[in-house]
Amino acid sequence: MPSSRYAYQPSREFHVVVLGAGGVGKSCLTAQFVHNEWIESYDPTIEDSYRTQVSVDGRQVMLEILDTAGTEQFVAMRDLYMKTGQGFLLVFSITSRASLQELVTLRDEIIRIKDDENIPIVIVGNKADLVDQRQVDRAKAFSISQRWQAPYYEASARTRTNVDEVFVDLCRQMLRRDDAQEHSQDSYYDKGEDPSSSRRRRKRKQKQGPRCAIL
Ligand SMILES: Nc1nc2c(ncn2[C@@H]2O[C@H](COP(=O)(O)OP(=O)(O)OP(=O)(O)O)[C@@H](O)[C@H]2O)c(=O)[nH]1
Ligand SMILES: [Mg+2]
Repeated sequence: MPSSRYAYQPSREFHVVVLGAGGVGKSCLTAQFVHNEWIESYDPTIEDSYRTQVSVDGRQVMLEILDTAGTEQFVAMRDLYMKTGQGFLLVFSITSRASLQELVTLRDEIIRIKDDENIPIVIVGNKADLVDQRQVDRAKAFSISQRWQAPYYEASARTRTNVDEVFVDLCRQMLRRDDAQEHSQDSYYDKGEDPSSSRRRRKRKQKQGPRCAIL
């Protein structure tokens, strides 16, 4: 749960980017996570950022969350924030098949820009409260998540279902990755190796890490 009341210094700071088509609920999920508030009205985002502290498995983590624009006119900014992002929430709405389709392009772009297939990602099927309007089967979203080796959560910003969980899962992935990199850097120095020359090996190692799917 986010909190700015913790007395101790966070051990890590991560950049999280929230991506997805227009109107899927990126801002609402972020507002629920950071401020515990529900926003009924729709005000398309240009770009907003938030800093919040979160406790994950007893570790304090500072998150810089970038809530991005889903609408096409602002896509030029994507390259820049994809470069800075260390973890990505890919959000679609379970009421829109097209919004799931849009994630395919976004993920391709992230992987191209980061040049890394194992970048921390969580797939979020938002608006799960709108059961009567469902257009995307769980099975369909789940099969994509398996293909991408990224966890899938159904969430609702309205009912605050799985809101903390998606951010915390992403934090765990980023922490795990950070720990693994630190650990492998230590061993390169121990062996007198140049850490930058061993990036590829590190990527292979992370691929084997555990991934889960929660429906
Ligand atoms: N029923 C329901 N409505 C939601 C949910 N999340 C968001 N909405 C509504 O969907 C509309 C769009 O939500 P936003 O969070 O602004 O969408 P966005 O993805 O940030 O849109 P852009 O900023 O244009 O990219 C708003 O009217 C919200 O109230 C949800 O979980 N359930
Ligand atoms: Mg928005």
